[in-house]
Amino acid sequence: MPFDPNDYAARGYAIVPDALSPAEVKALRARADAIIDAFDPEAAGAPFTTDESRRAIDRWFLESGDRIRCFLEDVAGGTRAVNKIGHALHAHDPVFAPLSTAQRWAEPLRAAGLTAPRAVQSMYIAKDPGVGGAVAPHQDTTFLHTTPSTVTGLWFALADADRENGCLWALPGGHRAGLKRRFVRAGDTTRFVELDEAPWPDDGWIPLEVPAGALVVLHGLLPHKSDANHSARPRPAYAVHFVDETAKWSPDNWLVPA
Ligand SMILES: O=C(O)CCC(=O)C(=O)O
Repeated sequence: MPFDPNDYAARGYAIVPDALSPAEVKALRARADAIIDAFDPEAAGAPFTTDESRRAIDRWFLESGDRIRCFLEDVAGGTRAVNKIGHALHAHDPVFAPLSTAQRWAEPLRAAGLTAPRAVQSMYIAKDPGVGGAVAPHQDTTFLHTTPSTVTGLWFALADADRENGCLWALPGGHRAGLKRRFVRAGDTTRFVELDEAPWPDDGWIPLEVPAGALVVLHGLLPHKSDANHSARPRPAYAVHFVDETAKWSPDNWLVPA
């Protein structure tokens, strides 16, 4: 599954069509649906009405680094629709885990510069029609920091992703501008540490419209985002984030890996 490493170094992303077969896409979607069907929204702090439910939501998130948990859409008025499943499908789920192994993706990860890849985080993003929210511009290294910076995302489209249903958007070459902010944790509290106060540019973003089964390899410093789903179609995706074993994991990362 080769791609041009020079192109990746210049743009900060690469697209690999047909990385997953239609049968694999179907199996991942069915498995995610089963996890969501079995989920009790009250366990995640819903409805979001009290300080106690807010605290429960924070705990639900902070404990999820080595577990499989559903997270709700943050929609005004409250909703029980699932936004995503995280953050250790790659470690614990019988369907997602075998597909997430570094062995299978060693080649694109090597082309992206990782020689000893280790999966540390995974997410199924539902982005359902009507409720699937936007993902604000960010760099994955903000949330998963190593020295040197090695975070690399493998993002799999589990349906055709286009502008209407909220495909990824990227700022080509933006990974060369450095890290803007870090999300750090001390015990049960988290905060952002700003490293570069300049706002994200308005221009230069390009939509990464890809068919179901495509893989988008994302450099950990590449700014990316997605819009809300304005279509009548879901836009499910599965993302696995890798770091290189040889890099130093930052102990103030929010995530305690599985
Ligand atoms: O799927 C999306 O809409 C955003 C995913 C993302 O930001 C990521 O995988 O890092």
